Amino acid sequence: NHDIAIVNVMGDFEVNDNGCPDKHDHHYNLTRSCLELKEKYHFTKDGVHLFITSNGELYQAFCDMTTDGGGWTLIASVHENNILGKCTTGDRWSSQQGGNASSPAGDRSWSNFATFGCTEGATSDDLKNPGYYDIKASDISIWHVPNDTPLSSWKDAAILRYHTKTNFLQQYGGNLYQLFHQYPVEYNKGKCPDDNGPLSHITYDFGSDEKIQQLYGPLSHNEFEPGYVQFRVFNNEKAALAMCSGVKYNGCNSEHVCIGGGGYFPEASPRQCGDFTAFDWNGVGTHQSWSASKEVTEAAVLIFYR
Ligand code: 3S6
Ligand code: CA
Ligand code: CA
Repeated sequence: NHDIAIVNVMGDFEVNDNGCPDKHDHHYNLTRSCLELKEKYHFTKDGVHLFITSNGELYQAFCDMTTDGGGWTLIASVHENNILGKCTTGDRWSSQQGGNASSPAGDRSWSNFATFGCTEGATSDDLKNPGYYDIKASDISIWHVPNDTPLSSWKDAAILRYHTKTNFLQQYGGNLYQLFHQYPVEYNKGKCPDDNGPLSHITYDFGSDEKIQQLYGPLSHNEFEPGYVQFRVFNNEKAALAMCSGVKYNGCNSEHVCIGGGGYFPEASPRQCGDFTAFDWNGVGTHQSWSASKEVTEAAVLIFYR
């Protein structure tokens, strides 16, 4: 099992030589991110900590303090609770209102201040904490973790882990909230591939280009290049998708690979609407034709900033 540090919410501790928080009569000032916690207080163990936003809102978040030197804050997870539910309850990163051209941006979670879920539940439901919009970051890290994995096992159980090291977020306002204001996740706001959004090269922490091919359907292999993460892409029918995890999407059937999205997917509407979009196009978890593997369909996508 991965070694996890537990810290009480009063922040009443100091860090010992092993990077473990010790109970002590010292106090520390709350920080805005895991990176700040690492740099100011020299935390070196993964664990859940208390943070404060610039407006004074308190929230807890998981810190990955070990990958590539640590300092990664978990700010969101995209979880598919029912791949057969088409923009129904639980599709918070697309639409819970049904697929409909009259709500082209769906629930707007990528670009608003709504928060939901909780840290320990990140593999059992969607998560979005205030760090999503409050933290100013340079890079992202992504873990695909099997649904319902307990927090202490996330890192070991992940089927894919990677991070960017290009500082790409700095160019787009320092977080995804800002990025998606520049590149709205909204149906009919652009077309494929000319209006597809920013991308970054990735470095694998667990996984490979070959692993990416195993996760997504064989027909989609002709349409993407592994080794990247890309944001706000359109498909053939001008539906908007938020994030393509592990790939640069060159083709226009991105609905079988990319996740999150607006509130309307015209092709066979509402069959492509949902947090994991049309991963099930040729059956659930079949890895046939356009369908993604069972492995990736049943894993939550955890998003970290640093
Ligand atoms: C290589 C097969 C393409 O098949 C088409 O793509 C087919 O007509 C559609 O059902 C399908 C979808 O658009 C895939 O996204
Ligand atoms: Ca969901
Ligand atoms: Ca299509």
